[in-house]
Amino acid sequence: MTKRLRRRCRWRAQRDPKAGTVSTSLDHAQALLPRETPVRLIDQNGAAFADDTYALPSAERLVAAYGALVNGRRLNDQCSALVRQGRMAVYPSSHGQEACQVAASLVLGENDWLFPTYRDTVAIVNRGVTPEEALVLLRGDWHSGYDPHRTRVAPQATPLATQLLHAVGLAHAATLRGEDTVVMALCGDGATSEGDFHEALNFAAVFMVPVVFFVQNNEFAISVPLAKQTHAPSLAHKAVGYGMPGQRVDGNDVAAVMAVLTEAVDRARAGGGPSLVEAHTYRMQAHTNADDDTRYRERDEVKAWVERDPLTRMRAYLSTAGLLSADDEEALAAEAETMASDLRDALNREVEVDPEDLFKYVYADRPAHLQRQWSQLQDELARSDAWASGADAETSGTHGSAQGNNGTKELAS
Ligand SMILES: Cc1ncc(C[n+]2csc(CCOP(=O)(O)OP(=O)(O)O)c2C)c(N)n1
Ligand SMILES: [Mg+2]
Repeated sequence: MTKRLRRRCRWRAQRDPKAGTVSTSLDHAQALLPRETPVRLIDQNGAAFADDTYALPSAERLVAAYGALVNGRRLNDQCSALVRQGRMAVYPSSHGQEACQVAASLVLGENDWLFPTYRDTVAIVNRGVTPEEALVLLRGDWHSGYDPHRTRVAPQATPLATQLLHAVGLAHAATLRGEDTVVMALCGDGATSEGDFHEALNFAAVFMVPVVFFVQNNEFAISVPLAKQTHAPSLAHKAVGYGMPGQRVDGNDVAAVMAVLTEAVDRARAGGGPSLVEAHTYRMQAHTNADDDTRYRERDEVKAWVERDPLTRMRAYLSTAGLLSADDEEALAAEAETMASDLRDALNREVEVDPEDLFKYVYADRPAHLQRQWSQLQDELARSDAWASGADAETSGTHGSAQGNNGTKELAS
């Protein structure tokens, strides 16, 4: 048994109710509760203040975080522009949430895993996935454009909260293998209403799985505001119901998010089990380009959050502390500009996708219903080719969609 597993077993023994332990006492329950106000280390004017529990991350880490914020903001804005130019199908922007994105990846070690959602492109790029690979999903070409094992980033999940169960499974398996892996599982406020959220947290707590559940509460699930999502005092309060610690943090203060997540990661790595961290932030833009947010929220509300922007806050702090010069700023902006320009070039290149890829890599032997769908698609492609070349569309379908065929792709290629 490894040292870490031994530590973990000891911890579990301490929690055993039959052994008359802390887990059933009121003190223990109190200790799991989050603070009444979210943890904050740097205010919106860039002034730092001391906290009894959480120390300000080192200057080196804060400078690195600021560089990642600048890059992340540029990436968000470039992606939104690429959608308007028709080069991408959809982009759920994390503009305004970059502090959460950056902190979630910066606190992880090389052997740790990140389980992201569709909104977490900045986090996965900060972990080492290239922007071009990351955007394959949102361009609509493939379900994932990167090898999850290379950077230890799971594919971005669109079905809400499903990735939380996968995250717990991976972390549990890593523990059983004696590996020193912590998993950061991301989700939004809306996803906390899913059954999968409950199941993931319950399993993780019972089996002391090394997972950090990180909820980016951006106040909305598409058009549904938080008040219609939950009646809990906060999302972090839900943690006590599962028997894990919960904490709330100012999600636009990258220093505080890093400090709180680091504590949770360290606890998980030391065998202390899972935690739930809720970051209070705000979705500055519409849900995606397919959404019109003027229909459900006031402009003044959005404007109020501009003053809490995670970038201006960090810039103010670092400049005042003498850690960021005008030259540094210029260099960071130039670097981000190069990333954006490379991304534009990459997304402006036409890609050849094989429509049959939709049906490959799911089953070794394709079942009849999928075979039928592939035949229907072949007919449709044939009709559209014929239409494009002026031929009679009615006579071009050859595969008889109801019967199916042997699945060769002579018409689609
Ligand atoms: C299981 C499931 N139900 C519904 C949807 C449709 N849907 C997509 S995004 C979304 C809102 C999610 O809100 P939240 O979890 O707060 O994340 P955010 O988009 O704010 O980052 C919904 C309902 C879905 N993707 N998956
Ligand atoms: Mg949300």
